[in-house]
Amino acid sequence: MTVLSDLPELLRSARHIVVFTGAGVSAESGISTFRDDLTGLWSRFDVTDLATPDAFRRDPDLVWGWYEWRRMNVLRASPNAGHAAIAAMKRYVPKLTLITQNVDDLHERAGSGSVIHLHGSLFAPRCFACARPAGFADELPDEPEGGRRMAPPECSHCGGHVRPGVVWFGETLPQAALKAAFKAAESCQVLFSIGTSSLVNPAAEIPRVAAQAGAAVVQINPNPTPLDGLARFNLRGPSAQELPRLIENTWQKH
Ligand code: BV8
Ligand code: ZN
Repeated sequence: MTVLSDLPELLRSARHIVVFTGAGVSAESGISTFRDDLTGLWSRFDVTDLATPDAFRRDPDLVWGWYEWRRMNVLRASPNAGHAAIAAMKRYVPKLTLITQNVDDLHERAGSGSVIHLHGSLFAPRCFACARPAGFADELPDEPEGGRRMAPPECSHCGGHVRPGVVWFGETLPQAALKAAFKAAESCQVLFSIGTSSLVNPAAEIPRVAAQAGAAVVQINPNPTPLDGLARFNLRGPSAQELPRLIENTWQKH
């Protein structure tokens, strides 16, 4: 049985660390996690119904309004101590690969560079018809609670609907990002899985690939997840508290 006190030495001796994050890492920035994102206007939907191409085809204003409300929340949020600790870790480790399922830009705003976004970004809208990159309308929803329906902008090239630059359920992930993520998972000594319910595939396979390749999986999550049995270390707490403490115990007290 691995004891928690073994973790700092393992981290100091690692040549390559992968950090794999989900919505939980942004929770302490006030961004609601994926499964509790449906407040107000969207409370009668299941996420997997709303985050799909069909939902957008059926009711573009409802879906675009939801994403603009989420984007507005991200713009108003700040990175938290967990994002900052991940950015700081890069200084202590020979190689660190950051992979996120999140569509916010809080890792980048905390100073992390070359973030692998497996599920796209709220900040890269594109035309649903011709896929050309597109811009946002200037007005943002100003309702703090739940947002409202908003007509998506029209593509200046073909007049099609502009859609969010995220990967919806039933859509394939960006192949280059997925390949880079699996390659990193296969070659690291430690993989952190932080703030994810580990329910969505193929992203949820990444910690398993790392464990199969011999890496130690360190999970940081206040709640149980399907990864519990696989993780060599389970830090049962919020990442904005657990990560700074771990960095201090591992690299700053020495
Ligand atoms: C694909 C972007 C090939 C959009 C997301 C049936 C039909 C069709 C498909 C499927 C099917 N069955 C299965 C599938 C595959 C499907 C899937 O896995 N479905 C699940 C629901 C079973 N996957 C796909 O469709 C993928 N594409 O497979 O293509 C294909 C093609 C056609 C047909 C079949 C297959 C695409 C998946 C990508 C979807 N897009 N996001 C948007 O943001 O709107 S997924 C979204 O949910 C997130 O990006 C994330 O990846 C995922 C899970 O969310 P989490 O990040 O884990 O967040 P969650 O809220 O769940 O959990 C938060 C965690 O944080 C909790 O554990 C909590 O305890 C913890 N926490 C809370 N506070 C804190 C904390 N942790 C630390 N600190 C805290 N303070
Ligand atoms: Zn177009």
